[in-house]
Amino acid sequence: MIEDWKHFLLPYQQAVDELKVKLRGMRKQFQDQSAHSPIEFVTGRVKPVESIQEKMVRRHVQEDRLEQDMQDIAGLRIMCQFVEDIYQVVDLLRERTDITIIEERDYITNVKPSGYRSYHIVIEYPVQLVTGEKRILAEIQVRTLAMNFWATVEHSLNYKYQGEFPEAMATRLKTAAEAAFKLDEEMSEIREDIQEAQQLFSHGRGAEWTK
Ligand code: 0O2
Repeated sequence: MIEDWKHFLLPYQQAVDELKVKLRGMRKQFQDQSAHSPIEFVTGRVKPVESIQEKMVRRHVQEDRLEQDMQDIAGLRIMCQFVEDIYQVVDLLRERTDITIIEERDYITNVKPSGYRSYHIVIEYPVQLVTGEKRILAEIQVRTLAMNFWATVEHSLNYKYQGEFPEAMATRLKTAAEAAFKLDEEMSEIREDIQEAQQLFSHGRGAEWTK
Protein backbone atom coordinates (compact mmCIF):
# COMPACT_ATOMS: atom_id res chain seq x y z
CA MET A 1 0.00 0.00 0.00
CA ILE A 2 1.29 3.46 -0.84
CA GLU A 3 0.98 5.19 2.53
CA ASP A 4 2.40 8.54 1.58
CA TRP A 5 1.02 9.63 -1.80
CA LYS A 6 2.48 13.11 -1.42
CA HIS A 7 5.95 11.59 -1.16
CA PHE A 8 5.29 9.20 -4.07
CA LEU A 9 4.06 12.01 -6.34
CA LEU A 10 6.82 14.51 -5.53
CA PRO A 11 9.19 13.47 -8.37
CA TYR A 12 6.23 13.54 -10.78
CA GLN A 13 5.41 17.11 -9.74
CA GLN A 14 9.05 18.07 -10.20
CA ALA A 15 9.07 16.53 -13.70
CA VAL A 16 5.88 18.38 -14.67
CA ASP A 17 7.26 21.68 -13.37
CA GLU A 18 10.59 21.25 -15.17
CA LEU A 19 9.03 20.12 -18.44
CA LYS A 20 6.58 23.04 -18.44
CA VAL A 21 9.53 25.44 -18.23
CA LYS A 22 11.41 23.62 -21.01
CA LEU A 23 8.44 23.40 -23.38
CA ARG A 24 7.47 27.02 -22.78
CA GLY A 25 11.12 27.86 -23.47
CA MET A 26 10.73 26.36 -26.95
CA ARG A 27 7.88 28.79 -27.66
CA LYS A 28 9.98 31.72 -26.44
CA GLN A 29 12.84 30.71 -28.75
CA PHE A 30 10.58 30.81 -31.81
CA GLN A 31 9.24 34.19 -30.76
CA ASP A 32 12.79 35.42 -30.23
CA GLN A 33 13.51 34.58 -33.86
CA SER A 34 10.25 36.28 -34.92
CA ALA A 35 9.17 32.93 -36.30
CA HIS A 36 5.80 31.20 -36.07
CA SER A 37 5.80 29.09 -32.92
CA PRO A 38 4.32 25.62 -33.42
CA ILE A 39 3.56 25.76 -29.67
CA GLU A 40 0.64 27.99 -28.71
CA PHE A 41 0.58 27.13 -25.01
CA VAL A 42 1.56 24.42 -22.57
CA THR A 43 -0.22 23.00 -19.54
CA GLY A 44 0.69 20.26 -17.11
CA ARG A 45 -0.72 18.30 -14.22
CA VAL A 46 0.00 15.44 -11.87
CA LYS A 47 -2.83 12.90 -11.96
CA PRO A 48 -4.95 13.21 -8.81
CA VAL A 49 -4.67 10.24 -6.41
CA GLU A 50 -8.37 9.34 -6.88
CA SER A 51 -7.91 9.22 -10.62
CA ILE A 52 -4.77 7.06 -10.26
CA GLN A 53 -6.66 4.63 -8.02
CA GLU A 54 -9.64 4.50 -10.39
CA LYS A 55 -7.34 3.76 -13.34
CA MET A 56 -5.47 1.07 -11.33
CA VAL A 57 -8.75 -0.78 -10.88
CA ARG A 58 -9.90 -0.24 -14.49
CA ARG A 59 -6.56 -1.30 -16.02
CA HIS A 60 -5.69 -3.95 -13.41
CA VAL A 61 -2.45 -2.23 -12.42
CA GLN A 62 -0.82 -3.54 -9.24
CA GLU A 63 0.61 -0.92 -6.91
CA ASP A 64 4.15 -2.32 -7.24
CA ARG A 65 3.88 -1.90 -11.05
CA LEU A 66 2.47 1.64 -10.92
CA GLU A 67 5.67 3.44 -11.90
CA GLN A 68 6.16 1.23 -14.98
CA ASP A 69 2.56 0.61 -16.05
CA MET A 70 0.84 3.96 -15.53
CA GLN A 71 2.45 6.23 -18.05
CA ASP A 72 0.43 9.40 -17.48
CA ILE A 73 0.85 10.16 -13.78
CA ALA A 74 2.90 13.12 -15.01
CA GLY A 75 1.05 14.76 -17.91
CA LEU A 76 1.93 17.63 -20.22
CA ARG A 77 -0.24 19.13 -22.95
CA ILE A 78 1.05 21.14 -25.86
CA MET A 79 -1.56 23.11 -27.77
CA CYS A 80 -0.91 24.09 -31.40
CA GLN A 81 -2.71 26.28 -33.89
CA PHE A 82 -2.39 23.91 -36.85
CA VAL A 83 -2.25 20.14 -37.36
CA GLU A 84 1.08 20.64 -39.18
CA ASP A 85 2.47 22.25 -36.00
CA ILE A 86 1.76 19.04 -34.08
CA TYR A 87 4.11 17.06 -36.31
CA GLN A 88 6.75 19.81 -36.08
CA VAL A 89 6.54 19.66 -32.28
CA VAL A 90 6.86 15.86 -32.39
CA ASP A 91 10.00 16.20 -34.54
CA LEU A 92 11.45 18.75 -32.11
CA LEU A 93 10.78 16.42 -29.18
CA ARG A 94 12.48 13.53 -31.02
CA GLU A 95 15.63 15.68 -31.33
CA ARG A 96 15.91 16.46 -27.62
CA THR A 97 18.62 14.80 -25.57
CA ASP A 98 17.03 15.45 -22.17
CA ILE A 99 14.09 13.12 -22.78
CA THR A 100 13.85 9.56 -24.09
CA ILE A 101 10.82 8.69 -26.19
CA ILE A 102 9.39 5.34 -25.15
CA GLU A 103 6.22 5.22 -27.22
CA GLU A 104 4.22 7.32 -29.67
CA ARG A 105 0.48 6.98 -30.24
CA ASP A 106 -0.99 8.90 -33.16
CA TYR A 107 -4.66 9.34 -32.36
CA ILE A 108 -4.90 11.89 -35.17
CA THR A 109 -4.47 9.34 -37.92
CA ASN A 110 -5.98 6.61 -35.71
CA VAL A 111 -8.94 8.49 -34.24
CA LYS A 112 -10.34 6.91 -31.07
CA PRO A 113 -13.90 5.52 -31.33
CA SER A 114 -15.09 8.42 -29.13
CA GLY A 115 -13.87 10.90 -31.76
CA TYR A 116 -10.78 11.83 -29.68
CA ARG A 117 -7.76 13.14 -31.57
CA SER A 118 -4.29 14.01 -30.19
CA TYR A 119 -0.71 12.85 -30.60
CA HIS A 120 0.56 11.10 -27.47
CA ILE A 121 4.22 10.66 -26.64
CA VAL A 122 5.35 8.68 -23.63
CA ILE A 123 8.76 9.79 -22.44
CA GLU A 124 11.25 8.83 -19.80
CA TYR A 125 12.58 11.86 -17.97
CA PRO A 126 15.34 11.97 -15.32
CA VAL A 127 14.60 14.08 -12.26
CA GLN A 128 17.42 14.94 -9.91
CA LEU A 129 16.43 14.25 -6.31
CA VAL A 130 18.56 14.75 -3.21
CA THR A 131 18.66 10.94 -3.06
CA GLY A 132 19.94 10.70 -6.64
CA GLU A 133 18.49 10.48 -10.12
CA LYS A 134 15.04 8.98 -10.69
CA ARG A 135 13.82 8.24 -14.19
CA ILE A 136 10.08 8.65 -14.45
CA LEU A 137 7.52 8.22 -17.20
CA ALA A 138 5.47 11.16 -18.44
CA GLU A 139 2.89 11.53 -21.19
CA ILE A 140 2.94 14.50 -23.54
CA GLN A 141 -0.31 15.09 -25.43
CA VAL A 142 0.07 17.30 -28.50
CA ARG A 143 -3.14 18.66 -30.02
CA THR A 144 -4.67 21.60 -31.85
CA LEU A 145 -6.78 24.21 -30.07
CA ALA A 146 -9.88 22.69 -31.72
CA MET A 147 -8.95 19.16 -30.57
CA ASN A 148 -8.36 20.55 -27.09
CA PHE A 149 -11.75 22.27 -27.01
CA TRP A 150 -13.49 19.02 -27.98
CA ALA A 151 -11.48 16.87 -25.54
CA THR A 152 -12.10 19.29 -22.66
CA VAL A 153 -15.86 19.33 -23.25
CA GLU A 154 -16.03 15.57 -23.76
CA HIS A 155 -13.98 14.96 -20.62
CA SER A 156 -16.44 17.00 -18.52
CA LEU A 157 -19.42 15.18 -20.02
CA ASN A 158 -17.66 11.87 -19.43
CA TYR A 159 -17.39 12.78 -15.78
CA LYS A 160 -21.10 13.62 -15.64
CA TYR A 161 -22.20 10.41 -17.39
CA GLN A 162 -19.41 8.27 -15.84
CA GLY A 163 -18.30 7.06 -19.27
CA GLU A 164 -21.78 5.74 -20.18
CA PHE A 165 -23.00 8.25 -22.74
CA PRO A 166 -26.56 7.97 -24.01
CA GLU A 167 -26.33 6.96 -27.67
CA ALA A 168 -27.64 10.30 -28.94
CA MET A 169 -24.95 12.13 -26.95
CA ALA A 170 -22.18 9.81 -28.20
CA THR A 171 -23.32 10.45 -31.79
CA ARG A 172 -23.42 14.20 -31.27
CA LEU A 173 -19.94 14.16 -29.77
CA LYS A 174 -18.59 12.21 -32.74
CA THR A 175 -20.22 14.71 -35.10
CA ALA A 176 -18.69 17.56 -33.08
CA ALA A 177 -15.24 15.89 -33.24
CA GLU A 178 -15.49 15.70 -37.03
CA ALA A 179 -16.63 19.36 -37.17
CA ALA A 180 -13.61 20.37 -35.06
CA PHE A 181 -11.32 18.45 -37.39
CA LYS A 182 -12.97 20.08 -40.41
CA LEU A 183 -12.11 23.44 -38.80
CA ASP A 184 -8.49 22.28 -38.44
CA GLU A 185 -8.43 21.28 -42.10
CA GLU A 186 -9.91 24.61 -43.19
CA MET A 187 -7.34 26.51 -41.11
CA SER A 188 -4.53 24.44 -42.63
CA GLU A 189 -5.71 25.50 -46.09
CA ILE A 190 -5.19 29.18 -45.24
CA ARG A 191 -2.24 28.62 -42.89
CA GLU A 192 0.29 30.64 -44.86
CA ASP A 193 -1.99 33.69 -44.99
CA ILE A 194 -2.76 33.42 -41.28
CA GLN A 195 0.89 33.12 -40.33
CA GLU A 196 1.84 36.08 -42.49
CA ALA A 197 -0.88 38.17 -40.82
CA GLN A 198 0.27 37.04 -37.38
CA GLN A 199 3.86 38.06 -38.16
CA LEU A 200 2.72 41.53 -39.23
CA PHE A 201 0.54 41.85 -36.16
CA SER A 202 3.24 40.77 -33.72
CA HIS A 203 5.64 43.32 -35.20
CA GLY A 204 3.00 46.00 -34.99
CA ARG A 205 0.56 46.65 -32.21
CA GLY A 206 -0.18 43.06 -31.16
CA ALA A 207 0.46 42.53 -27.48
CA GLU A 208 1.57 39.09 -26.31
CA TRP A 209 -1.05 37.51 -24.04
CA THR A 210 1.00 35.22 -21.86
CA LYS A 211 -0.15 32.01 -20.16
P1 0O2 B 1 -7.02 12.65 -17.39
O1 0O2 B 1 -8.14 13.18 -16.58
O2 0O2 B 1 -6.93 13.29 -18.74
O3 0O2 B 1 -5.77 12.62 -16.65
P2 0O2 B 1 -6.98 4.88 -21.27
O4 0O2 B 1 -6.92 5.92 -20.21
O5 0O2 B 1 -7.15 3.51 -20.73
O6 0O2 B 1 -8.01 5.21 -22.34
P3 0O2 B 1 -4.11 4.77 -21.95
O7 0O2 B 1 -3.68 3.58 -22.73
O8 0O2 B 1 -3.65 4.87 -20.54
O9 0O2 B 1 -5.67 4.91 -22.10
O10 0O2 B 1 -3.53 5.99 -22.65
P4 0O2 B 1 -4.01 6.94 -23.77
O11 0O2 B 1 -5.28 6.50 -24.41
O12 0O2 B 1 -2.85 7.17 -24.66
O13 0O2 B 1 -4.25 8.25 -22.95
C1 0O2 B 1 -5.14 8.41 -21.92
C2 0O2 B 1 -5.37 9.91 -21.78
O14 0O2 B 1 -5.64 10.44 -23.08
C3 0O2 B 1 -6.60 10.22 -20.97
O15 0O2 B 1 -6.26 10.34 -19.65
C4 0O2 B 1 -7.07 11.51 -21.55
O16 0O2 B 1 -6.29 12.59 -21.09
C5 0O2 B 1 -6.76 11.32 -23.03
N1 0O2 B 1 -7.85 10.63 -23.71
C6 0O2 B 1 -7.79 9.42 -24.29
N2 0O2 B 1 -8.97 9.10 -24.85
C7 0O2 B 1 -9.79 10.15 -24.65
C8 0O2 B 1 -11.15 10.43 -25.01
O17 0O2 B 1 -11.86 9.65 -25.64
N3 0O2 B 1 -11.65 11.63 -24.60
C9 0O2 B 1 -10.91 12.54 -23.90
N4 0O2 B 1 -11.48 13.69 -23.55
N5 0O2 B 1 -9.62 12.30 -23.54
C10 0O2 B 1 -9.08 11.12 -23.90
P5 0O2 B 1 -7.29 9.97 -18.50
O18 0O2 B 1 -6.71 8.84 -17.72
O19 0O2 B 1 -8.63 9.74 -19.07
O20 0O2 B 1 -7.38 11.13 -17.55
